[in-house]
Amino acid sequence: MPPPAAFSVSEAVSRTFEDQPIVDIHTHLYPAQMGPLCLMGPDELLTYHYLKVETCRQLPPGTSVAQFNALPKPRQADIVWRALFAGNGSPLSEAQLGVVTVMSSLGLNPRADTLSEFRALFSETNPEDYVDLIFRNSGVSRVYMTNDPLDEQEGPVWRAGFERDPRFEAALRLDSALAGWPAPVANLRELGYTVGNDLSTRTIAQLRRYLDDWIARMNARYLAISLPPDFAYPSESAVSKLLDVAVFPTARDRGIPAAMMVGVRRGVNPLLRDGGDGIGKWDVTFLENIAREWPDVNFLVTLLSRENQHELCVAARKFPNVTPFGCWWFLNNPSIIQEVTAERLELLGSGFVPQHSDARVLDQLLYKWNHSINAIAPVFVRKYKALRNAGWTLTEQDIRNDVARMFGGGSLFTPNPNGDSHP
Ligand code: RAT
Ligand code: ZN
Repeated sequence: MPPPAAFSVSEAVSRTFEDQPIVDIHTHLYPAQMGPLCLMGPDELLTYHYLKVETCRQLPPGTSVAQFNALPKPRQADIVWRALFAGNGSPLSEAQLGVVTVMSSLGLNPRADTLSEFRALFSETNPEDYVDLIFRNSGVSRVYMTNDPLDEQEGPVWRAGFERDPRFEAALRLDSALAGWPAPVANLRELGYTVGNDLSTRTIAQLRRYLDDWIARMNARYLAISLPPDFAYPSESAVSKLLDVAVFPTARDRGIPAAMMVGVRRGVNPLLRDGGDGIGKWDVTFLENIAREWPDVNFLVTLLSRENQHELCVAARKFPNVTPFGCWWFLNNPSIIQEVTAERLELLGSGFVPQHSDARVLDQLLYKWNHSINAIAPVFVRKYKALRNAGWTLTEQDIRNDVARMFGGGSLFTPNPNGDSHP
C-alpha cells in the first residue's frame, strides 16, 4: 500500500484544535439560572482576583487595599482599568493579556479610555444570549462547576431548585465540609446532618449521607478538595481521616473520581481576599500512599507548585488510578504550560488531562482556552513531527483521536446513563 500523502502537521494540529469541542473539567462558573452566582461582563471580568492583585501593587496614591475592596464593583473595575490598561505600561501579564483577548474577540477596542463600550454591549445583551455567545466563540461545549451546598449563596439556590443548562456539570467541592474540622460542624448540622465534633461512627455516617445526598441532588460527576502543602497521608489530621472514612469510600462506591488539588496556602495575605493565597511544594509520597491504599478510586490530581510537576508524572506512571490534570492557577501561564505539557507527554503519552480553565467569569473562557491552546499546540506539533520522523505513518485522524481523548472530557467522565438530572 502506498504511504498516505504527507500533510502539514502544524496545519493538522491547528485544524484539530479548531474543531474539537472543549470540555473544561474545573471552573468556578455557574449557569444563568443560578442568578447572581453567574458572573459575566466587564465589571466582573475586570475585578477578577488575579487582576485585583496586580492593581493592588499600584493603587492610586492615598488608596489602601482595604479602601479599594470596600468600593462598589464598577468603581473597582474602573480603577483596575486605569491602572492596568489605560495607564502607563502595556498589559503584559497573563491576566492582563487575557482581558485584551476577550475584548478583541467581542469586537471591542481594548485600547479604549473607559469601559463604557464594553458595558453597553453587555447591558444590551440578555444573559442567556451572552452565555450562548461566549460558549460559541470560545469553542467550549461543557464546563464543570465547583459546587458547595454549604456556601451561603449557593446552598439556597440548590435547595430551591432550578432548571439547569446542560452545558454546566456539577462537581461537589468538599473544602467547606472537611477543612479545619470541627469548624464545618455547625453548618452541616444546619443542613440536617447531625455530625459531632468527634469523628464518631455517627459523625462518619452523617458525613457519608451528606456526600450521597448531594452527589444525587446535583448529579455530581466528581468530588473535589483543595489541600495545603503540609497535607500528610496517612496521618492523625482530621482531614486525612475524613478522606479515608468518608470521601474515598464514597468515590469508590459511587464510581466517581476524587479530585485532589494540593499545594495552596490559604490567606498568606488576607487583605487580598481571594487573591491572597500562596503556594507550597507537597511531598508526593503522600499521593503514592493514597493511590496504593485506594486502587479502586480514580484520582484526578493537580498540584500547584511547579517543583512538583515531574514527581506527579512519575507517581502517575506507578499508579494508573492517578490522572494529572490541568496547569492550575499560578501554573496557568504559557511558559509553564508548555514545559508541563511536554513533560507529561513524554512520561505519560496521552494519559492526562492537559488543561482546565479555572474561569470564574464566563467571559474568561474566551481567553483562557485560546491562550492555553496557543501554548499547547506547538508542543503537540513537535511531538507529532518526532513521531513521524521516527517512522510512524501519522494520519490527521490519529491527531484528532488523541486531542478528543485529552480535551473532550475523557473516559473518566463517561456520560451518565440517567442523562443530566435536574435538581
Ligand atoms: O484559581 C483560582 O481562582 C483560585 O482562587 C482557586 O479558586 C482555585 O482554583 C481553587 O479551586 O481552589
Ligand atoms: Zn479553582
